[in-house]
Amino acid sequence: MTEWTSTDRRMMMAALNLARGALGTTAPNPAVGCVIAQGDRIVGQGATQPGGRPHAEVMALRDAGAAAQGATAYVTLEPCSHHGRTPPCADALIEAGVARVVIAFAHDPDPRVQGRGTARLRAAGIAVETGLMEHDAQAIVAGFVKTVTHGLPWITVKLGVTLDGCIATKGGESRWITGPGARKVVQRMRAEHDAILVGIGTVLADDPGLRSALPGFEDRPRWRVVADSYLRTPLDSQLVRNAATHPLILLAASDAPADRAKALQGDGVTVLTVARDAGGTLDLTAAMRALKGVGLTSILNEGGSQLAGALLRAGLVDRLAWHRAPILLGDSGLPALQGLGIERLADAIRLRFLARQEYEDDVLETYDILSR
Ligand code: AOF
Ligand code: ZN
Repeated sequence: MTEWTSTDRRMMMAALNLARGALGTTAPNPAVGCVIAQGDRIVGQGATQPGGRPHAEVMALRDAGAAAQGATAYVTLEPCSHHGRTPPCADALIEAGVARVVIAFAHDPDPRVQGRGTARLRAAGIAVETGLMEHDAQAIVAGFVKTVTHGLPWITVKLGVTLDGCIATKGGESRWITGPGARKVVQRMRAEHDAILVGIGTVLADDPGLRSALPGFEDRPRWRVVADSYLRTPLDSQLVRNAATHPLILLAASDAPADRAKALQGDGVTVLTVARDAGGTLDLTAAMRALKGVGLTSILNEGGSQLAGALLRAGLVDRLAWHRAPILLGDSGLPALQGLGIERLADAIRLRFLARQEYEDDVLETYDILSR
């Protein structure tokens, strides 16, 4: 086990922050951060650029220039070893004369890399140490890892619920259940996922814009996705009107009206056609695979209750963000999750508690999904 110094920790923390800052912009590539240091002095830093290139190490080495000679590079993910559109980052680190490389998460699952980056560095006589703050680094690339290993994007379901688990009144009134503090957290979550996904019911009821209103993130292009089997998204909806700057994908069934598809496509909307499943609703597994196919690695679903329920039922959800306000609706409310199809307690979906925060009167809890 490596004994990490406080400088090592500080430098890797800085690299992780750089990676986090790039989250939601680098798909299909992972968000990576790199810091180059001479002792306890940072001489270069960089993160994966929008669209996934250049890679973090290249940016940091450019920033450091000649100061990279003899330095330590702190990287959140194993440096790549393949010749893509740019030469391998491992080679760039070797050529720059870096003496030591510290890697947080050293297991890039991309079949073109998978340990070869680390091996290349070691073969060149560079001291390579791995595993510093690995857990944090792994969390940042969770979407990338899932797409590479499962062919499906990472899915977080976020719901703003009453204490008794409703997301709206039966009449559809849902603004607002949680307070401004909790809603700000959602803005951040929107910025950190590649895409925001809602059901057509939400679009028709609320006409949401689904952008990130976080200061500094307003202009960050957000992919928005609507599960809209019959292509009912109105042409004058906010989503369609701002499709030029914030790309919009509609997941439609093959029997959706062709004239609607044509009109929407004319407005710059991408229509992905997906088969229906045995029950006659959109095959969500196929739909998520299609989203992976267009390069999305992480998706934030903000309801509605049918879509969130169907995603859970299909075993597609990785994480649940449950934002709970101290209000009650009882049986006048709309349950947060519909159609789970559970008859016996033994078949309940099981979760593992991850974290809890409090904002004003609201409690924000995060869970990992264990089974379905
Ligand atoms: C790095 N640093 O910042 C990132 C890496 O398609 P390419 O050629 O850009 O390569 C993409 C692969 O590179 C991706 O699948 C992953 O293995 C790695 N991502 N590697 O050294 C980075 N984003
Ligand atoms: Zn690279």
